[in-house]
Amino acid sequence: MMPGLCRDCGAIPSADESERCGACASPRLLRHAELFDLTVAHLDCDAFYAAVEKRDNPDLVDKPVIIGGGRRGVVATACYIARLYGVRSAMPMYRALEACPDAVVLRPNMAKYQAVGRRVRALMRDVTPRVEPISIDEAYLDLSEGGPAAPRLVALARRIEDEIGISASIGLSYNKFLAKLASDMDKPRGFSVLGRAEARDFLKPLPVSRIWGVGPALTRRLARDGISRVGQLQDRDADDLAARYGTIGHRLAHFAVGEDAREVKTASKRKSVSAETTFETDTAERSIMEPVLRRLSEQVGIRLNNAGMAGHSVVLKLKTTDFRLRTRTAGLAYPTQSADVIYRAAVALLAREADGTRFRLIGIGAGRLTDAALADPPDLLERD
Ligand code: TTP
Ligand code: CA
Repeated sequence: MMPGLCRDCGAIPSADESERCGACASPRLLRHAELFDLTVAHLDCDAFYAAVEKRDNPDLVDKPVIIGGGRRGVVATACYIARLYGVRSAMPMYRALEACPDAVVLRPNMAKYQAVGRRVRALMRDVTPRVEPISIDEAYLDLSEGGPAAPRLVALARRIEDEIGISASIGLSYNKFLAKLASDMDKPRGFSVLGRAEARDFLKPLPVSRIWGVGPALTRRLARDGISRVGQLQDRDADDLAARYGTIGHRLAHFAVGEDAREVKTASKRKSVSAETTFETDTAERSIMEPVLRRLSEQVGIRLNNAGMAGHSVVLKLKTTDFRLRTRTAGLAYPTQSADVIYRAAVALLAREADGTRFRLIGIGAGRLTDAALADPPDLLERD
């Protein structure tokens, strides 16, 4: 009998092939031969910013809603109603409004979305500590321990709806690459399962750009070689592909047949989040290095945010003209995600190292990582 699960009440449907759940009559039944064997999931909230705004203003629920505008004048996201008119992320706002003149346009409220993102992560961590956040509304989960994954994920999706008031889509598979593809298959409120038995056939017709790490340049290069679909990579030898395309050739060969050995990396496995750059010409000038530190601090802040982590220390890295490495660490009073806090600590560290030595590389990192929930207590920030 095909294993199954009701997505609304979590009941296991009876053996007959009925279309509805015997317990709650919901039509949202999951059936898949490998349903109770798969352990890697990708969860992605639906139309995230727009969903939060609809939650907070019920008048918007049935309206097309676009979040964006501001200086850059582009769409950050659109709700699924606005998407019916062709509105998409990154579209210039004037074009979005041509396509959907009745849309309600709202400026993003990042602080609110960050807070909601943290709550979603907290619910995920109730299911398993093995959560790897990859952006404000997305994460991988490793559910290989603690019982079958599918029912726990069904319950998680329900809790996100009931307790937070937005929806998410889930992909369940046996590795990160396929779990992410799956979560995208049935949005919004999706739950898609990709098993070992169908991975190869599923991947065959996809454009090569769906392979993780294949960007526009490699896509063009593959196209020049007559390769546009994943299926065309499936019978190729990994070493041949590596000889032609470099190290990514191995990834092409393995991902094409659904093999992805990357593990779900939790915050505790990551040691630091950092950014660095090499100067065009070596320098000893603080006036040159400080603006670079500012930019790097912003990058570290964004990366911490995306990973749902905060740093309890700041590490300055300098490489001298003769390739000697200096690293200096400063502890912080509290864990932070703030680019400003990181920058101030970095500048203080730099002041002590700027002794006339010329440097070729500068980097900044956040160390002693903790969960973002502990970051930047608001009373401390206000006092600053
Ligand atoms: P996404 O997960 O890419 O998109 P989404 O959640 O709005 O919609 P869905 O996943 O259902 O397709 O991005 C998450 C949030 O990040 C999104 O709500 C707004 C923001 N974002 C931008 O600001 N600019 C962008 O170009 C994209 C793609 C997203
Ligand atoms: Ca999303």
